[in-house]
Formats: sequence, structure tokens, C-alpha cells
Amino acid sequence: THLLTPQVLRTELDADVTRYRTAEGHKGTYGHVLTVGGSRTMSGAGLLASRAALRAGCGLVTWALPASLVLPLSGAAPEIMLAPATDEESGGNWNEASAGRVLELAKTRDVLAVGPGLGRFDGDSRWLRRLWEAWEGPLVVDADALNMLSSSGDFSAWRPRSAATVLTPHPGEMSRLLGTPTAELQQDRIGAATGFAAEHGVTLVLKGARTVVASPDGQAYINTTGTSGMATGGTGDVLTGIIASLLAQGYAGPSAAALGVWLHGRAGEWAARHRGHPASVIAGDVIDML
Ligand code: NPW
Ligand code: AMP
Ligand code: MG
Repeated sequence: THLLTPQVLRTELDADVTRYRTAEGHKGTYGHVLTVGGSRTMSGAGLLASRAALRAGCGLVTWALPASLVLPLSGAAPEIMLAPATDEESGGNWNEASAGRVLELAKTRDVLAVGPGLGRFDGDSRWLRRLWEAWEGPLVVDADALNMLSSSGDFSAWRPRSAATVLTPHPGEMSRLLGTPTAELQQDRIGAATGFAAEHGVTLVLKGARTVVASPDGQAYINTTGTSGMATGGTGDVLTGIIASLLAQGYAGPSAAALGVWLHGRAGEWAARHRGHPASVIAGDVIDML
């Protein structure tokens, strides 16, 4: 177990943000993220993840969202492309059939980030399983998509992924993944994270004060950045976008997760300083400080 410091990021993880961006680069050089999330009452989560991805340096972001939201959201962030991922039959809302459309969109993107503000719908565990098994590139699984994993019942039977797979549960979501009460798993956060990461061959980010990043090969890193100001709605959605963005820029799963967690915490600290008090930090401030 290591403390996550810039030194460890550079030496152990080969994750140094200053290496990227060359004079000759263009938007295609830095990768294209597809964020999959948002629903009628939680469109903000998808928007925060998408904006954070762009701010963290990838070249392009497309946000796959319910068709019914495309018009209302069209002016929200001009830098982000919107892709309706649902059809008329669903009333423009997420349904099991939308997995095919998401996979079609993913063909021309580099990274998939699934979950922020997605909500739950009939057949959602099968929907997620299709993405998990058919998408061959890097994948970030957060929020409601984690709850779909938890309620699938047979997650262990899902085909193991060979590309980078990063799961970003907060303690409540981790509790559902493990079937262990939150208070109990919080007593051994490193054990919970490393156990799950090794068993399922994923990078597991167990969020909360001093976030733990566990890699599939058994390493664990404890973050040293962050502030209580980050205990506010939407900061987790921001982290999802950052990690997806770093994956799109070519970092390996554990490096993208560790660097993402560190940068997210540092941006939160700067936001608290900028506002003058942690209580006044909101998730959008964290994006602005990246
Ligand atoms: P408790 O209360 O302690 O038992 P949920 P969610 C626990 C979207 N959002 N330490 C805690 O449990 C998301 O993207 C949309 C200990 C807490 O009550 C999702 O799609 C926003 N426990 C959806 O909402 C902004 C901790 O988990 C429970 C903990 C639902 O996600 C907000 C809450 O977890 C939000 O991001 C910690 N550090 N952290 C938008 N603007 O659109 C969490 N818990 O029930 O999974 O709900 O995280 O709000
Ligand atoms: P979520 O619950 O998904 O919105 O994620 C919350 C984000 O804020 C995670 O990245 C947490 O690590 C971070 N966070 C929440 N509370 C704290 C805290 N007290 N100190 C540092 N980071 C926190
Ligand atoms: Mg969250």
C-alpha cells in the first residue's frame, strides 16, 4: 500500500500529466470519450461528467443521453456533442433496447463512462451486461451502473474484460456491491477495495475521505488530496469524467484512476480556497479548478 503522491504517480504508475499535449497534437490525438448517463431528473450528473472529461484534457466528448433530453440540454455546454441513445417507443427514456444504440456510438469513440444520473429501468442489468461484454475498449462504471452490477445477481458470470475497467463506488455503492453493511466495510477500506479488484480483475476506486485505488494486480494507493468541501452532490460524477478522459489520453486503468483521484482532490482543495470555505464548494467549481 502506497500513499498517492506526485512522486508515486510518476515513478510507480508512470502517470505524469505534464507529459501530454504536444505542439503538433490535434483534438483527435487526445481521445474521444462517450459518457452514458443522465435522465429526466438527473441530467446534471451526465453534464458534469461530460464537462469534467473535456476539462481533464481529452479531445472530444459525446454524451449519450435519453432522446427526450437532447432539446432541453442543447444549450447547456456547447463544447459537448449530444447523441440521442433512445427511441420513440421508449418515450425517449432509457430502456433495455438502447444498449445497441450505445454500442453503435461507441464504435467511433475510445472510452465509455457509464452511470452518472442514469437512473434505473426494466432490464437494466442485462443492458449493462451487454455493454460490459460487447464493448472492447476502456470502461468506467459509476453510480446507477454500479447498482445494476449489484442487482444482477450473477456478476461473477459476466465475461471478464481485457481492456481497462474502472469501478468508482462511494461507500454506499460498495456496500451494495459486496452485500456488506457500509459501516463494516469502512472499517477495512483497503481490504474491501483490494479484495474486489483482485477477485474481479478491475481497478476499484473506493471513494470518500482518503479514497483508495486498488489495481487488479493487488496494489493499493491511498489518496492524499481532497477536502470536506467535496461532500456535495455531483463531485463523484466529475471524477468519473476525469478518469474517462485520462483513459482516452492513453493512461492504463490504475494510472488513470490514481491520477484522476489525485487531480480531483487537488481541484477540490483549490475550489475551497477560491470560495473561502469548504462549505461553499459545488461540483462545478471542481471542474473549473482542473
Ligand atoms: P448512508 O446515508 O450513510 O446510509 P446513493 P447517490 C452512502 C446521481 N446524482 N461515507 C450514504 O449512505 C448519481 O449520479 C445526480 C459513507 C448515502 O446516503 C446517481 O445516478 C446529481 N457513506 C444517483 O444520483 C447530483 C456514504 O451512500 C448514500 C458516503 C444516485 O446516487 C447527485 C447515497 O448513495 C448525484 O451524483 C461516504 N463517503 N458516500 C445531479 N445533479 O444530477 C455515500 N454514502 O443512494 O447511491 O445515491 O450517490 O446520490
Ligand atoms: P459521489 O458520492 O459519487 O458524488 O462522490 C463524492 C466524491 O467526493 C468522491 O470523489 C469522494 O471521494 C469525495 N468526497 C466526499 N466526501 C469527502 C471528504 N470528506 N473528503 C474528501 N473527499 C470527499
Ligand atoms: Mg456518485
